[in-house]
Amino acid sequence: MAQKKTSKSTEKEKQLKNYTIDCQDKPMTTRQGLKVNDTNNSLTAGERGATLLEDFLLREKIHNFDHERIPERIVHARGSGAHGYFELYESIDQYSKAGIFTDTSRKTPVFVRFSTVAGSKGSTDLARDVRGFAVKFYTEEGTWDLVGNNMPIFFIQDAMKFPDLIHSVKPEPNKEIPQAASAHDTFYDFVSLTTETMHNQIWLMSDRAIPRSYRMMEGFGIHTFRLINKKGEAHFVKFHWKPKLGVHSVTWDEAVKISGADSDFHRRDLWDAIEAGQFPEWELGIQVVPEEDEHKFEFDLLDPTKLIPEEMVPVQRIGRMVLNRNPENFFAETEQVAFLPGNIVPGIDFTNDPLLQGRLFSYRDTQLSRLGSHNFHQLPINRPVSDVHNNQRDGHMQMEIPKGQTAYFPNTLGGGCPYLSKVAEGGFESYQERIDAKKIRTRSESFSDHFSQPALFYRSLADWEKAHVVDAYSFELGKCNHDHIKERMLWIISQIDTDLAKNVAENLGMKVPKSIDKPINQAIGADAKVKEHQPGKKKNYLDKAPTLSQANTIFDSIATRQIAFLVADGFNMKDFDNMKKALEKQNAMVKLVAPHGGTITCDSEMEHKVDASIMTTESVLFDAVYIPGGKKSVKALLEKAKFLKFVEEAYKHCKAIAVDNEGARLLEESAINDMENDEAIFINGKAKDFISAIAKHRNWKRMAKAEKIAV
Ligand code: HDE
Repeated sequence: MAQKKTSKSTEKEKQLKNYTIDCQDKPMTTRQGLKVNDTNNSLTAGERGATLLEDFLLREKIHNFDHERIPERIVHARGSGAHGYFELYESIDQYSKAGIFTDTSRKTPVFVRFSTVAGSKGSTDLARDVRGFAVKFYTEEGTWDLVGNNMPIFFIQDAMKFPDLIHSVKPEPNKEIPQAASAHDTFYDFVSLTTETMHNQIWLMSDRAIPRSYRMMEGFGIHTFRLINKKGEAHFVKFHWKPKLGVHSVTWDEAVKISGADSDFHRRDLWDAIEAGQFPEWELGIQVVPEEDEHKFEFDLLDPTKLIPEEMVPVQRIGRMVLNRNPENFFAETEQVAFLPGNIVPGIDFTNDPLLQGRLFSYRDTQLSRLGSHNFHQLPINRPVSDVHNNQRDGHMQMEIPKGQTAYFPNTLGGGCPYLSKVAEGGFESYQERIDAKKIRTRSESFSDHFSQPALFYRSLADWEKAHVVDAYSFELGKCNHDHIKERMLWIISQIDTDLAKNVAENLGMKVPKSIDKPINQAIGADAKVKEHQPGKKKNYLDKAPTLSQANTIFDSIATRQIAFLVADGFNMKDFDNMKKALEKQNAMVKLVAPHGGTITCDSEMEHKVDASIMTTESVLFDAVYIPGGKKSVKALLEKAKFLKFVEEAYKHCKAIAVDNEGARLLEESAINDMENDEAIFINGKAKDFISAIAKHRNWKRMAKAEKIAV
């Protein structure tokens, strides 16, 4: 491979550095640069007297504080970001003329923000929710934003329904409850009346909605976009991000407990991995469909509630993205970053997907209320690395000083500048799609199949994944108070899969209705045509799509996995050292959990730093547990009941557990029984077997037995 140019990658860093303030070894000043000699006391009339209006130091400090907050994002308020780069493996100039897709010598800087959707800025990371996966590419031809999610489809087909969807899932307006949760009446009232939501809805019930880490999620552009090559030819394209570490999730029981133990779990995980030099990585994949094949599928490519199964159109991996730098400042970068699906570059274009079309308006609009000025593109994180020259002027917070007498086009007084670029010189030209149609407010009949793909998804899951979907529906609907909503949902679920509906109904103590009083979409509105087209007949064009199941993801690495070593004074150094070395060789993170903080001493009289006292941590924050031998150490562990709970919980969540010598006593004393045939329990076993069990993420074969553990 040719030597990579690093110029543009460092250019964004350089640009950001120009705006970075470092207070190290600097005197404190006011905002006007005046040196300050007291920031602790107001100016008062006498020692115990009233504060003087004159006190500009107090006024400035409090004034700034009063205005520190900006409105949080209306959706995706809770998020975390990181810097990195994208590089292309091979030119795809047969499809696209974009520099980012043709020039393999480039290292394009990126900023990525991951998020949950429904919760507020301070809500828990582990909510059952879709995750946002927004990527800003600072390309040489201008900024391209690929603003996607971790699920390949969306809830609705038309932007017009977005406010309804979001109002139904957000906390109910009368009591502002529940926070960051879809398990409530208004959400299920809406989705049960809007069957197009069912595909994304069943993904939401799957493990995809409770990821182990942002680093272990796929990303999807969702909409069908267009790639345009030099000849002006178009191909349809769907974008995919494939994580190097595979797609892995936690269980719902863990998610609930992690929310209490560390509600910043995903944020911390991303930050810590980057700080440790374990840079998260994804491959960019494309599914390409020639224009002439547009109507070849049994679903509509413009319908964002449909995916193209990879078994029908394979994903070509064309490049990789690495996140290698944490932001310097959360507010300035992660909070102020503004993603716009409308930010595209020559070589990429839109389609008529009605959801995408609506997004092209919404994102620019929302930045005004969030960031306060249409000059938000001048904020350092939002600045392109390509030059910006135009006649757009003024407004709140103009940061630049445009020179010259003219701010219009055409002109002679400004020498005709800034001048226009021909297409051959990089000027943007929209794809010339032929349109010959009536203005009409309806939904295409080709969008009316609401059940085939949710059914394909469910059929493609492994048994343990299906069991999780049953549990998720049972939990979510169990939290609803209105029986008619639950009944409608059960009937709809039965259209996807009868067993699934039966199992959920049993948990709810209800029966799956044979039919429902009113046609499902009667409440949708007066438009007869809409009713006519929803929902269509279920089809079966593919029996299974194995790529949809997490059972078929990558299981080849334990890099960055958090392994708890339960230890107290007197632990067996030989056991400890063997296991620690073996795990760290594979880039796992070993953490010492002890009865107290500070240090502990092993049986070789060496001191070891404790990472967490048992009082400050929980089993759910780790991927696996190891307990070395040492009589004294194990006795001390057994004196604190929380260590037993720690091991029992790891077992309940199907994690790998290894013990050596006296360490086995923790298993013996625990509620765990029948461990002889468990593939992920190792008593005086080999480190390499423990490692391969951790790489498998979980031993789902244990699931039925694990359910019986009460912790
Ligand atoms: Fe968004 N969405 N969205 N969305 N979305 C926003 O923009 C909107 C949709 C997505 O980390 C908002 O800057 C409408 C699909 C992500 O900053 C807002 C519709 C997909 C993020 C908005 C959709 C997304 C947002 C809120 C239906 C996946 C977070 C703040 C037409 C392909 C970006 C903001 C970040 C954020 C509107 C549907 C993903 C209000 C109207 C489909 C990842 O503009």
